[in-house]
Amino acid sequence: MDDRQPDVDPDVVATAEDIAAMRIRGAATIADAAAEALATQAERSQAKRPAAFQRQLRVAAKTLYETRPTAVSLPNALRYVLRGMDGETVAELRDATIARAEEFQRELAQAQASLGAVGSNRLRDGDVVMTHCHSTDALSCLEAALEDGKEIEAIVKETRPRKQGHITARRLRELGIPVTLIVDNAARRYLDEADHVLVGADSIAADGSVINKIGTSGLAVNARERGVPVMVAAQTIKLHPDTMTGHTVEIEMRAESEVIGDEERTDITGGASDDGLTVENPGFDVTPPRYVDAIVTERGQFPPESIVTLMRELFGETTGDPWEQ
Ligand code: RI2
Repeated sequence: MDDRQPDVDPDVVATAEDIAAMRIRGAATIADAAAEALATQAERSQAKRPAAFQRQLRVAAKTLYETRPTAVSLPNALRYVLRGMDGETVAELRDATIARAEEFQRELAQAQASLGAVGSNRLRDGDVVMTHCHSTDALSCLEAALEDGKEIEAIVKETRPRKQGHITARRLRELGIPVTLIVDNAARRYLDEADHVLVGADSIAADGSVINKIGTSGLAVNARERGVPVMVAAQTIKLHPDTMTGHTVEIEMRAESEVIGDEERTDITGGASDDGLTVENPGFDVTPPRYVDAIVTERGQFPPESIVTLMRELFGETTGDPWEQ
């Protein structure tokens, strides 16, 4: 390989494509896959010189970074692995990068388990939990509650347009949890039967706002009105360090085809080329901190307004984009 032309390994490209197409989805799972991809890049790199190796890793990280903009676990994972890329020789750099990626993946799994134990403490025997979308962090709380001997029931919102609620329903049934599946529009009616709303997060901003699957904010407002506490299960890798310096979180806009097919569009418009129909498909929304009762992390639970303290401790004031160097 020409050291001046950094090649991204085909499997890294495939991982990036899988993340973009949501074959790999969920903030924690995306982070895990990104770390794995950087390890693959390190392992297979043909670079002869350290600078070329480092350049390849940065290009691979950038390829992964550009797939989905909202879930901060992705850049947080890439930063973590790249920060561990230490060494004088290519062999040393390779070993350090692979070891760092493995460490990241281990800690990710451990954090999710620890978070689950904290979340379980908020749940009582016999509680009914309403879920939105599919979050492995939220699921971890329910798994821990079962392990603690509590009986839990779930009301699962299907979560249009991609119906990730079906994944949640499947996982909960595998755990033996009784599930009532509802359409999103039925959520307010069923909140009267729920003891908690439990959701995950793609990013948490410094002011405690929760960026999660579209529909979370409406659910949280309704839950507050009905007196149902809202619990957000989010490992600290979901904390968005750039928001400490005033940046906002970009909300991903996804394809129209997730909302409406060609035939349905023609039904509405009659098939005219300039048909005047716009379809908007934001993947996420922002729930203000006042509608959230607790953010449950592997470091304990936090009122959303105090999460910035944890962010400063974990990330410092600033971070940077090492893949742009
Ligand atoms: P975990 C998902 O986004 C959902 O919004 C979910 O709440 C969040 O990621 C966190 O998932 P998407 O990837 O990390 O389905 O808890 O768009 O698994």
